[in-house]
Amino acid sequence: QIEPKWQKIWDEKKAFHTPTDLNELKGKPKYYILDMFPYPSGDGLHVGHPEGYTATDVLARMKRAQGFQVLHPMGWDAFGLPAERAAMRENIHPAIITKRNVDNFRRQIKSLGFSYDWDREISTSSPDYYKWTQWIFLKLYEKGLAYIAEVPVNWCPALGTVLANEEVKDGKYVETEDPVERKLMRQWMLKITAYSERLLSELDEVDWPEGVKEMQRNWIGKSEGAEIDFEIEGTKEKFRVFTTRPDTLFGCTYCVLSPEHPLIAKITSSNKKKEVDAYVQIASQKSDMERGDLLKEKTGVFTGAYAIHPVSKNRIPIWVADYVLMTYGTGAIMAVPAHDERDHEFAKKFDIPIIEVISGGSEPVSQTAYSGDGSLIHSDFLNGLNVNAAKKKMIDWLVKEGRGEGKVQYRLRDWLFSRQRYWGEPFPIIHTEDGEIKLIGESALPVTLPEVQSYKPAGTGESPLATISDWVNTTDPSSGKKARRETNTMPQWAGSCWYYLRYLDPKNEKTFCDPEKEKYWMPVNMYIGGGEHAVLHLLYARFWHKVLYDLKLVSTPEPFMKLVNQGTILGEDSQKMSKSVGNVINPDDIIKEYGADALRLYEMFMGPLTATKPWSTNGVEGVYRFLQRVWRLAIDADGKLSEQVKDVEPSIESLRILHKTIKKVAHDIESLDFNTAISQMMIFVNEMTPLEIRPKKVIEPFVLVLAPFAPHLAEELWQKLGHTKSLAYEPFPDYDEALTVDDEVTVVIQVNGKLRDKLLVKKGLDKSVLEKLALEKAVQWTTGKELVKVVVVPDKLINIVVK
Ligand code: ANZ
Repeated sequence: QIEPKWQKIWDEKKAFHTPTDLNELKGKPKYYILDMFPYPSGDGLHVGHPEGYTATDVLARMKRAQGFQVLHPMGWDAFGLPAERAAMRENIHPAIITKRNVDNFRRQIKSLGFSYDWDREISTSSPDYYKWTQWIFLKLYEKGLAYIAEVPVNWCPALGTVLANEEVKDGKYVETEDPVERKLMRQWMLKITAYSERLLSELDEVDWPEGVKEMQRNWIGKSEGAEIDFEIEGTKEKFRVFTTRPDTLFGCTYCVLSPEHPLIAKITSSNKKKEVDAYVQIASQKSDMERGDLLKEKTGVFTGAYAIHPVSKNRIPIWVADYVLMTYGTGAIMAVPAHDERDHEFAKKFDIPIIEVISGGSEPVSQTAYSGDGSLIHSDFLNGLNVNAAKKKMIDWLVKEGRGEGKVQYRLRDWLFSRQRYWGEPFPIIHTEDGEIKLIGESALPVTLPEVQSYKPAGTGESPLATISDWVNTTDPSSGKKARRETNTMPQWAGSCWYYLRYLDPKNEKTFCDPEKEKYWMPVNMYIGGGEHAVLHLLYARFWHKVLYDLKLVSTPEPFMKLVNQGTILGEDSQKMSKSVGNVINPDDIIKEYGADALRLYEMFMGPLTATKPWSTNGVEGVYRFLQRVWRLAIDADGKLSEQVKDVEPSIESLRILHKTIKKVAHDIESLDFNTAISQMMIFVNEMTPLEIRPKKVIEPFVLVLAPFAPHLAEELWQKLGHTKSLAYEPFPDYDEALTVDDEVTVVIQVNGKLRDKLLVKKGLDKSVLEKLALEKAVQWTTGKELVKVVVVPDKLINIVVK
């Protein structure tokens, strides 16, 4: 009864509305608390959602009560394949399915009493939102960061679309496990690689979990080394290799070209041609993933051609092998079997010489490759140097001789940005009949999705949009020429790349976000969400943000100052929750039985926010009983304010427990240690319950402290305590430091430095009194001995020295 009542009041009064007028905002410090907005799936909310959302809500409510201007919005990441698939299954438009799902999500989220500013709700699939996603794409294009390229793509025949590298694992689409093949196709690309270095180095500026930063660093994959030219014997041709170990050049005993390398056809000797062609053909069927697998047995063929070692001028056989990828470095390597594991395996298999050039390995290089540091040997002018010095000297030599240079290489690839799907943002692009690419100007945005009957991909690799000729065929307004619209759509990541900016100014029709509002609110102070977004969303959003920063459209180089990943909630059986196992907990059921406050409190009490932890229905019962005890502190059996709650001066003991509780809860909310904050509130209730008289001056501040966690119950208590206004903007209670320190202390008793006993005494007790008490207590260790002296450190210890 209480919960729907307060939810209705908050809604009607717009209790959590954040001012939109800058002048109104400016008087207060700001705090921007962001949730990773959900994809509104047909399954509805799962218990993992309220975990993060409650955490942010507790923090938001406290910050608001502490006088901050808080921004706490919610919206929907609403484009995406599942809605399109459901549309095909149910024969209903994806927009309708999405609306249905959003309505359900909104209902569920509202039933948890979160203090979102619903006036700022956004949805990435609504035209007034994606208008600005398209607009940002125009900016990317104008900046030269969007281009079309014929690229090897991850083509998923079952879905009829290409996927990003990030969406493919072990040759399968991560969501559905449908197999993925490699295919060359014309695609839109975003040049995220232009930002590799900044995406890497500026990670140092943000307060994020180290694990997430490390995953981004690995994804970006910076390698420092050199590029070296190798001439080919008997021709004018040469090729370049990328190596992180230029110091090992004298240990190079063969080179490898990737099967896609353009030189292969030119240099392969005629007697090897058949064999090489066959090998190249087989390699083209394999994914990079498969080819890069370290455990896989190495394969390759000799081309019959030789390179010339840049220093020694030795003949170096050139092989083709699929463990060298065309998509990394230069697509060619110098192989050093003595010091590289893969090359070692290859050399052993094909009987290629192994030359040791770094001493220091514990096993001979004929047995295993040694990749550690050591002293250079068999290496001409590098002999005697250590690895780092040799790298430097080799690079100097390469530069001086014009045979190469130092080079930094990143593993990060450009972002494949088009999808052959219907339910995504159309590109603001047309292709004229003579093949020109033209932008659709800002004034003509948004380019809206046409209504269609069939969402099936055209099957040719084109999007369903390609089959709607009314929509596809258009004219170029600037030249009057016939043109075709771009029929690809953007990937689901596009909308989530900038949603946190739209919340700042969601209704603005003139610009994506007013610069003054952006300056006031950004960066996000606290971003909480699942760890599954460690790379994709967080890397893409950082990339767009940096582009906007360079365009002076945002004022900070990083969007999210602090990031926290909530832990996974497992089923009661400690297994991952899944429909097939049948261990899924539905938040609706818990709310029905125990109420939203109990669910909120339970999810915060389960354990540390970031820990993985199993669900426990007993645990929910436990916090539910706690909330009942809170209620009974102040309310009697017929729902009236209890006679025991009185307007009297509280005892010093009551004030102590109250102030300790305020202090601990405030600190713990700030550091997101919600479980220990709740424990402290439980201690408070245990101490208050036996008291005959419960002073109002203690109960009221406690209600305010509880409110961020259990806002419905707190509001009801607040009202019953005689207040007519919501407690949402009541100041968070202050505490008196002096009242939070304990009055009693434990003092240890030592005899000859050995711990023997303890005393619980009043703080600040006189030295002589302590000495007397200690001597009495320690009598069994001192009788029959001569007392030498007694050392007393007040409030800490008494050491009795005897002989
Ligand atoms: C010679 C060498 C000697 C290497 C040695 C390593 C150890 P990361 O750290 O990942 O950047 N490599 C270069 N391009 C490649 C490609 N397209 N496909 C497969 N392997 C490639 O690795 C860089 C190293 O991986 C390079 O340094 C090269 O092998 C290999 F003792 O060159 B190295």
